[in-house]
Amino acid sequence: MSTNENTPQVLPVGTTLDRYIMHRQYAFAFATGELSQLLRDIALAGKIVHREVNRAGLIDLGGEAGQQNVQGENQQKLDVIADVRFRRALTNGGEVCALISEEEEGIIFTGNNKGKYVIAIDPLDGSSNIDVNVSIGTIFSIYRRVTPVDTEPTIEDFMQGGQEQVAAGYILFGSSTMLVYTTGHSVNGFTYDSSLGEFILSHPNIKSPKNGSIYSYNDGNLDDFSEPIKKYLSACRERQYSARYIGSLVADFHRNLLKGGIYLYPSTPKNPDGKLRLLYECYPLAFIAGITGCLAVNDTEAILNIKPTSMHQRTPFYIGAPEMVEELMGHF
Ligand code: FDP
Repeated sequence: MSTNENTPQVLPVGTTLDRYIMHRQYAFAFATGELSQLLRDIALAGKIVHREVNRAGLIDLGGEAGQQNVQGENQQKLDVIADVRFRRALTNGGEVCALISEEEEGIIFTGNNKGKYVIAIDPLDGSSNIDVNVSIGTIFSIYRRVTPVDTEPTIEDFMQGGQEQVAAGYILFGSSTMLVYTTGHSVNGFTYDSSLGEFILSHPNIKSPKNGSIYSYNDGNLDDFSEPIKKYLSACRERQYSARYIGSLVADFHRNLLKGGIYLYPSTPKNPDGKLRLLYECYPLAFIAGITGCLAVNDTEAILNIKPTSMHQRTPFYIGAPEMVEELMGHF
């Protein structure tokens, strides 16, 4: 694909998401509009989930749904609703032939075998925060399928590795709702204006500070961390860095991205491979991180270099301002 040099890369704050997507599409001579449509479908589902999240306290959508997801965690009603909303929007949109979701054991086939894309998604991350009106989010990762169009997609389509993502993003349902995504060139944030029903460009071309003074981890697990991690965290404390941990990956990552910080979820005896899922939590955030100048690693390698072996695989996860992550790695 070749970019049209006359097309400016950064549109002004206030541009609607639709206009932005269209503008980006025109910047690529051979773009077919399919990825653009897919991004619009995600935004539509995001608006619907925004509505559900915002009225959850009013219409008894809080609490558990009475069943468990594939991770053995109690599903919240909103988890299930978000899963259905995204699945429906992506199925109706027609560009996605299959999904994997945190909420489902196997591949979800949309029946659109002509669709060129597959998506790995965590429809509502940070579920323990749903009931208490604290920020939660959606995380997604998009691949171009490797199986031939017009055939049934397979697990191979999802096992391409993080470097092969064509787009990734998250929607943060916080004090405002924001969609942050990239198609690999720049990372842009759009704030939802519910009075207009539009996502509006509010954070163009996001770049992370090189260093920071925020560290985010679950302190209740500290005794179970390895010595290198404990040493790094004690250095953070000695410098009187600010400890900030929401317990919603999207929200913790977003804050650290804008302000400069590091998020850590190491392995513990309870979660020997870490807790976070590679395909629909770590890969997409690592993809975004790389473009903003952040680093994302586990104990041995860059997250995007990890070879996927299963759909719901987990990994230890350290992500944030590059100098902070480099210092952490220096302890390994
Ligand atoms: P949750 O289990 O509430 O869905 O995705 C897992 C995740 O949330 C992350 O969003 C969050 O950062 C982390 O787990 C919180 O885990 P702890 O409660 O163990 O700290």
